[in-house]
Amino acid sequence: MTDRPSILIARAIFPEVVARLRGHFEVEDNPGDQIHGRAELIARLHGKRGVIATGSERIDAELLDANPQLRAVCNMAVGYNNIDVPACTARGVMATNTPDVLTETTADFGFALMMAAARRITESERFLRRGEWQRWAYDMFMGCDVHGATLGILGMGRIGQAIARRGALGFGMPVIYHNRSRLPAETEAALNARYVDKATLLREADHLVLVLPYSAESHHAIGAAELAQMKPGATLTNVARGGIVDDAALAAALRDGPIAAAGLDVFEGEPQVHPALLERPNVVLTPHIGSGSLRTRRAMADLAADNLIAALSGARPPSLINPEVLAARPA
Ligand code: 8YV
Repeated sequence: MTDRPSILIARAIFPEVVARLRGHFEVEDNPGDQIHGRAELIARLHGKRGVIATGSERIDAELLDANPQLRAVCNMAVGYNNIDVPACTARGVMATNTPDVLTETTADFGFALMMAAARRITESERFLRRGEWQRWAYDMFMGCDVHGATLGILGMGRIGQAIARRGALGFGMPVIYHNRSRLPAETEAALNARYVDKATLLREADHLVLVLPYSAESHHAIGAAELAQMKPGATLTNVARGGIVDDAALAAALRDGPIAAAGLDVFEGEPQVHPALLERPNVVLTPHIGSGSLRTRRAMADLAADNLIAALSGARPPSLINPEVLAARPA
């Protein structure tokens, strides 16, 4: 018998991080990276005090009620739309995420995806690989410029600001943004950024990048009506969450205009991808790898582990989403 808390690591993560967690807890891990179905996840959580989760595991009231001993849910992701935070808070369960460590890596990727869409990089590579490149032509894969073009950002949090910085300082792009709250004037000045309403953002952006959290309010924030308002020849990039864009409407806009191209790292119902998107040549599609550099994924796993170790040892986790849980604890 042991009095060490038991935890579940829901998906495969770095063996070194699993080993570190074994120094603190009885660990059930998942080195084969099986996707646990809903019932299996609930069953595997029985007796566990904490879980390292990813965006794939839905943590809701039903799961928490089936596991009332659970005290900490630690996402290896900055986004936490997979966690019902109010349900956690109501049950005294700490919820944590992994902000900051992935900001620059995800911004690199968002910028790369935007550039790939604008300059038709994957589309032209497929052409070359098919052996169709016979001669140079003046109008072959003409794209749109990134430098000097207007960069639009919907959702100006940490990652949005990091993308804006790349555009403003590296590519001479005027930046316009829309966000729930406006940035301080000095931050706007440093990012060459102007706050605009959503309609202006859609109308004026040459390259629109989505970096807002997913919620009921942001569901289909970009649908047919919004796409119709975009600038002819613009690009749309989504490195935030599937469901923010109406993928069927986007596929139609990629076929009929007004936009020229898109870059998508996230999809509604991923890993399924809307078949109409797969048919469009003018969309760069990547499998949710925005934070996927070795160093950053390791930092995310370490931070998730730090959060869980702190949570179950009575310390404050470094990135606690619901600090109200601590205030509600008996003294
Ligand atoms: C994660 C992400 O890799 O951090 C996020 O919100 O979308 C990615 O960085 C993914 O969610 C798996 O947890």
